[in-house]
Amino acid sequence: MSEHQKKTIFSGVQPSGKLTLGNYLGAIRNFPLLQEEYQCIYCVVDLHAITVRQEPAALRRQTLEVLAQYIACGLDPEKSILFIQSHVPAHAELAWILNCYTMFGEASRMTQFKDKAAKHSDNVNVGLFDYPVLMAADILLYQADLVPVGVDQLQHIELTRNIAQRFNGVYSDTFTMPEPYIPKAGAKIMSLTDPTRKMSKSDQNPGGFVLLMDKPDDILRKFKRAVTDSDNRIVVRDDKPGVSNLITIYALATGQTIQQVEEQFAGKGYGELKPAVGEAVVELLRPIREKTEDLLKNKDYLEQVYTAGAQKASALARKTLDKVYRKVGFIKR
Ligand code: ATP
Ligand code: LTN
Repeated sequence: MSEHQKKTIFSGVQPSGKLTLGNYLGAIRNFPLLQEEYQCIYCVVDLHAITVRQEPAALRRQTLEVLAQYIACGLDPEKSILFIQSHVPAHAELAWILNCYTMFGEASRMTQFKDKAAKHSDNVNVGLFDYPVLMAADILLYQADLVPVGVDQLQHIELTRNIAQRFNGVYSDTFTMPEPYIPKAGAKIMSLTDPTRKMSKSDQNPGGFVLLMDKPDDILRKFKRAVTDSDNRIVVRDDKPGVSNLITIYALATGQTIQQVEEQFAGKGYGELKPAVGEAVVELLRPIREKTEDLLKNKDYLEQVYTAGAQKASALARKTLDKVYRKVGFIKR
């Protein structure tokens, strides 16, 4: 199939910290799967990351690390477009336009904004509020058909669709209507210390998350201390969030179904389950960590990848932006 006929996939990950097992199982793991059939565009969204204070040197390091991890997780820069959001100014330009087609009321309903505003009450900046509109710009700029994300991003994709529909309604078809691509298992990996909350890289307690770059001993220790419950049965059930989370992680790490895992551990206790999950995750992450470490030693190669990526992304983005500028009535430069 030629590049023109292929459908487009777009997704992004924030370089706001080190990537977790949640980021991997909910999103990044799916990125390479569709690399052959789709035109895939994956971005490191640094403009999004500064909605929360970042230390500049750490942000630079984390941005390169996310790019390296994209490649380590199976993305091939020859097949997919990999780039850094701030290198393509069209994202910020389209975001401004879309701001004027987003209602204050609908943006106010975003639960991620409410959560983050509560978490960072000393810095509730306008960028944090506007974050979903920038995300809509990311997606619509490339006329993406499909957006692989974890379930926490579903509300933002629905907002993106509403903005696209409103704009298309006023100016005739301009944007492709994107669909979310959310995995059946792994769409919301929970914290190991509080399984009622999502595993998040910005958690205060590092025992709650597993990082892709964690050393095997740390991974094993975190799983041994994972919160479960007192009933000792190894089954997925709503009232057993900790055990359900461990079973889900084990199933994904070993390529089994939930049912197969429940059968494997029938009659066994948490004392067997926890180290088994830890070991499976160590083996799942080992090649990713090693490949990332290698790639980070080769900054020239990473620079080549993001430079070429930004060039290709800019050309695609420009087409949409020109069309939008024309439709809203801006004079051609
Ligand atoms: P932060 O904690 O800084 O808000 P985050 O990890 O929630 O960051 P991103 O890094 O932007 O946010 O997330 C990248 C992708 O990982 C998104 O598609 C998101 O839905 C997915 N994701 C994040 N956390 C999880 C999780 N616990 N389970 C499944 N998917 C997740
Ligand atoms: N908001 C997303 C990251 C993100 C994104 C995107 C995901 C920014 N722009 C475009 C998909 C498509 C998050 O995971 N926190």
